[in-house]
Amino acid sequence: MTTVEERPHTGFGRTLRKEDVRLVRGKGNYVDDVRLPGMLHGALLRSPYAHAKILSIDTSAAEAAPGVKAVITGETLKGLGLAWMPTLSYDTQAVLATDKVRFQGQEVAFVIAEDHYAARDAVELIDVDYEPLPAVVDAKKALEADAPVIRDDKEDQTTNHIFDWEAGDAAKTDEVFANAEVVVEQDVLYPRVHPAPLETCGSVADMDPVTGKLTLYTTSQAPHAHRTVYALVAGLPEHKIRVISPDIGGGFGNKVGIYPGYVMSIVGSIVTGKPVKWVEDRAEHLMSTAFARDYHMRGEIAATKDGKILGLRVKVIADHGAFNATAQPTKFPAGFFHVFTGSYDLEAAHCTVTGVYTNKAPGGVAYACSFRITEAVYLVERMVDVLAYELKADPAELRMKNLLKPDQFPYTTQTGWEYDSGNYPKALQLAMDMAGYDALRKEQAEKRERGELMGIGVAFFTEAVGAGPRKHMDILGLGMADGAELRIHPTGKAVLRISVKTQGQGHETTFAQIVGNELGLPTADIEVVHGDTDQTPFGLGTYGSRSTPVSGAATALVARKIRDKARIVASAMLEVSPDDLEWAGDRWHVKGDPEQGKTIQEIALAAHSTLELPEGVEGHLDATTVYNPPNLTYPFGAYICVVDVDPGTGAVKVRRFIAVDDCGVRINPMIVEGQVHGGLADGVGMALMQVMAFDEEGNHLGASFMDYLLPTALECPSWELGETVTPSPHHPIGAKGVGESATVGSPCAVVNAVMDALKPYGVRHADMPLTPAAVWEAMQGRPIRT
Ligand code: PCD
Repeated sequence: MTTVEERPHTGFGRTLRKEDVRLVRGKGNYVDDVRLPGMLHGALLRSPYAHAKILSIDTSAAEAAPGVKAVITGETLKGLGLAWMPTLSYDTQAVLATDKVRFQGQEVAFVIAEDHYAARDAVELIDVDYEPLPAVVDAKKALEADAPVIRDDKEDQTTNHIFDWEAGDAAKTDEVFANAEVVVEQDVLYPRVHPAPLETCGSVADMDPVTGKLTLYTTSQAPHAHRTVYALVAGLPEHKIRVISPDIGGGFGNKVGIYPGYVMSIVGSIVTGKPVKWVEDRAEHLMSTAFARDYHMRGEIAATKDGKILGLRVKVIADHGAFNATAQPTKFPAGFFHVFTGSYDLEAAHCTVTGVYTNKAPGGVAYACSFRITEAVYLVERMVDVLAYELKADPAELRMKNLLKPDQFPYTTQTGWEYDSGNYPKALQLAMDMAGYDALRKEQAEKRERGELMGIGVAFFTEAVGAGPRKHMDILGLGMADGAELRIHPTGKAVLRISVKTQGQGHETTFAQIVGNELGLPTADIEVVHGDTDQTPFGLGTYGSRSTPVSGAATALVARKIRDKARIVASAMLEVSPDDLEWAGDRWHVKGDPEQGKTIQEIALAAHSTLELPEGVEGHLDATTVYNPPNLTYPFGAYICVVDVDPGTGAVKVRRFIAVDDCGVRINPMIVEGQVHGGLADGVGMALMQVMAFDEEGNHLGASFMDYLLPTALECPSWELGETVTPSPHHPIGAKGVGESATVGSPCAVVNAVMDALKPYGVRHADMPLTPAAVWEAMQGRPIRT
């Protein structure tokens, strides 16, 4: 591996993360670090039942408890018109329950006290009389005629059905299937998992009673979008709301939505006239904040006998929990699931998705994937392996045969996506070479002779990241475009203001690198300001790996505006025509005379000086832009996982993991590799150990890290990374997003490997998580169905 450079750094390449100087010394400033004078503390009472009527709530004992300033219930909110709030999917969600509770852990009352402990203690003193109702936690059962209706608060809602959605050409797909030599069907579950960032959610609301200005410190991946939602709900003008998203300890899609706790800290501050902090604990976080997946898929794949894949068909039942609070562009209630045709050249494809309510927490966020692409990739990559199983074909060869060819790009899929660029066979070949694929197969054959279970899993993925374009993509009507502002101070130091918000991805470094690359300024001289709506331009925020594709493009373009203006200033300085100047990476110089030139630093000083500028040219060196992406970017990758399965216990050991990623031009390869490492670990977690499980009464069975297992270094091998570089043709610097790639591509590689290991037992498919128990059951011919 190349070492990190220590000299002043300009432009792309490996360089240490600027923010780590702060973060690794414990000098980060997270929401829970915010302490304001006179600040009070809030705590939520949550429902012990998954489904129950609220008969009465007695708050008198809590109100009388020491240190308690106020107790707020749904009834109080009702009076203010705030008992319900809009979700990101045009549904409603209870802020505090009034009529019924609809999932275990739902917010019922809010106590405000002088300190956190007093608030927590008083929560215990609230007496709620519940009448338990039958709960429904199984998405399929929720659709049955006699299922209890969960959303009886909504007029016209007489079932648990939310929506039906489809994509692709049904008739053409039916025809392809009718004529196909081979058709294979498989039920595939992507279980409910949780993004589980290490920092839970929280906020500190500070409503200034004199100025009427609300300042909200909050764990938000999308501060500007949040501000607009608060403005609409509270009827406050946006300039009276300042949303500050300070350092964030991981987001992973979990911090895209707005939670009742945030709203309650605001209400609490309005009611008490004091700043109010609310920070949830781990159990609250796992029980009530946005989950991911819960997709029950029935896939079908059609092919010729010799393995040419012709078509894909899938029916999905999507469990959305008690309130439809999924986050995705409005047009797509199933997110980008219709990218399920994956990386293959098909004749036809069709999918239907039915959304349902259940007595579980709301959410359905894009946990490290661009709006349901993880589910889509998992489905297609499992189906290809299931086909390989039936055809007795090698899964790598089968993929190689069906992958899109480089000359097919830009490629429009059967469901209407235009993949921008790719060289898929090259990536798969590199992964196979790195893995030593043939040797691995030989080793496996030898081991099988001895009764040892070794598996080799292959997966190929295409992601679609960087939402908009705004014409097609919005959230709650807000188009997905992002602004950037760049100011060069007289001394040549720069301040870049962006709308996206890092949660650990390293934007303070990579965005400075983009500016440095365009202007030849040292990365250290460029400050990146983000996460504060009073200081940054409007934009939709960080999720769906959109920061680099959208804001990264905005940053490059705003820097180019500065460069163009600098050319005019340089021409005045050098007394030549701008046309006679040429850009040399860090300076404008006279064509053919590199000695006669001016750096951006020199030009910045001149732009602020007494130098006379041409007619109509303003002084200073500032620029702004708004970037509306013409298309998404389509990163891709080829992953190979090698596992050993203990035939005695069913325990899976991931022995090797080869990941070849192509995210176009890499701004900071070290950061990209870190992103890939994290996503691969996520994939191992989901494939082998994670599930948000519920019992029949809707009791949550994974509300701590003792039950909901996060992968650690012990479960992960030393990752073997490779790269190919296919630039995005429409992105100014050719970069594609990468933050979610590995989470999308890795679960299926691991599962495919375990299934491959279990082949001698005739196992074709078993659902995640492949715990030792699940693997053991599958080996006994009784795959666990959840
Ligand atoms: N890059 C580079 N190059 C390229 C690409 C990229 O360098 N080509 C880098 C950048 O700049 C940054 C990173 O890398 O820094 C990332 O990026 P992107 O892909 O663009 O992404 P973003 O937007 O920034 O971010 C987001 C993501 C997501 S989405 C998720 S989930 C996850 C990831 O990110 N999360 C997280 N990763 C991470 N990391 C951390 N540390 N933390 C967190 O939280 Mo979603 O939708 O929300 O579900």
